[in-house]
Amino acid sequence: MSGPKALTIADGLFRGDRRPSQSPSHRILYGHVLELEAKRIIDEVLLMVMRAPRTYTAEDMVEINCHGGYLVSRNVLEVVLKCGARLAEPGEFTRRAFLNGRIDLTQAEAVLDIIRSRTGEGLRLGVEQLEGSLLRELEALRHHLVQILTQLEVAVDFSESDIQIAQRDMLITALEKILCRIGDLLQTSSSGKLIREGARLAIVGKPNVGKSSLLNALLKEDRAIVSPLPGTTQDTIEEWLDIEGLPLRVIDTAGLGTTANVIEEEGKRRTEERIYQADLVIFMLDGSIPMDERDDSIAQRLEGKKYLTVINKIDLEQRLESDGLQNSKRDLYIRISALHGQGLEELKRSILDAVLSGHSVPSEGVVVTRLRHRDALMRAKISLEQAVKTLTDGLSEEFVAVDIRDALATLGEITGQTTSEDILNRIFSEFCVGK
Ligand SMILES: Nc1nc2c(ncn2[C@@H]2O[C@H](COP(=O)(O)OP(=O)(O)OP(=O)(O)O)[C@@H](O)[C@H]2O)c(=O)[nH]1
Ligand SMILES: [Mg+2]
Repeated sequence: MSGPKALTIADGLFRGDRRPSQSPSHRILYGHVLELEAKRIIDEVLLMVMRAPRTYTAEDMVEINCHGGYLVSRNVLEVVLKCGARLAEPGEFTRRAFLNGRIDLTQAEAVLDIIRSRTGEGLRLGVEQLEGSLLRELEALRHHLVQILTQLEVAVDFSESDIQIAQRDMLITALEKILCRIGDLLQTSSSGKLIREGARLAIVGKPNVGKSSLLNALLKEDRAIVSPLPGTTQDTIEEWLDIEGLPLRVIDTAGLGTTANVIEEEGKRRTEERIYQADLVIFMLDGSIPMDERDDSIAQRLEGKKYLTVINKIDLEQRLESDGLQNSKRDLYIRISALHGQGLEELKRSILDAVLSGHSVPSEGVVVTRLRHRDALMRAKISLEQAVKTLTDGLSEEFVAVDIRDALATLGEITGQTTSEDILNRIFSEFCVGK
């Protein structure tokens, strides 16, 4: 519970050695939660009293630790609601922390990133952002911009006509330094988004080539059913995998290329959809049999898509090369045995290279992980570039000041100083209830 009535409400439902409203802050009380009218004991609990402002929301807070079962938690919650509390909206606790000024918007978003992170790398970035890494970076930028703005205003006030050329040059240099830093931040954003959201990898191929076997081998568990019968997988199966900090959603699909019943048709439709959505596709061939027109037609479907060709079953006698593949292209194929684990490390490296190609993943420093942040930084950059251009062209300083103020407001959107209600609603609606 959070809010000015939290302690009084706790008084009404808790019996222990002390009344919550009379307890010092940051204490744990032992006692029972009671049903109001019947005075029936609902559960034996520990109740935590935390007074404003040193709490998650910066308001008075009470936390009740009851026994962990579903029904008992429900009963305790019911009593709490009966005593005058209401259910929190999604993200309301974090939203209150933000509105009460305890954290900024980047830190509120970091809470969500921490809860949702699937890899150590994603978690690290979330924790750093919660500690204020991005906030400090943006504050520094804003600070410099305010300084430039002041210099500009002083220059305009004191000179009779235009400001001196020397001053102009100084302002341009200062702005360019800030632009450079924004550029650096933007550079990190493509890999930042990947680390936070991960990439989608679809495994496709004709029936029986070993797609499900590869999924299982990558996950190191028997997730998908594997059988010698073609058409074993009829629906898509999706699981998360962590490859060196990159969260990868691996999607096993129904084999393409058989004409048959309605369920298979639907399976194929879903496979098509997954190919479309994937960031990277593994096109799997069976090395123990010659290529046929089904392989060709899948290859055609993958045109324009980023994909790796993988030859599976290299532990068996190979019949593929002489028929289908040109020798000159052989280097481009990755040869594995999903059954025995050969070639899997090389495959993982190739997957990582392919997904990250063009992205640099910084091992330290601030990383921009959200599209929202990236978008605002881009707009700030445009405003500042305009300011530099106006100064270079020798136009009036007032225009420059307008551009710098725009940039300041845009940076303020990231931290929440100048964020609209709509955007706040959208951000906090992503949270689950109670966080
Ligand atoms: N020898 C050998 N057999 C393999 C290998 N990989 C898979 N298999 C076998 O090939 C058969 C088909 O494997 P699955 O993983 O079910 O193939 P799939 O591509 O998922 O097939 P569908 O779901 O029907 O499209 C099974 O009997 C596997 O044990 C391998 O590397 N070597
Ligand atoms: Mg399968």
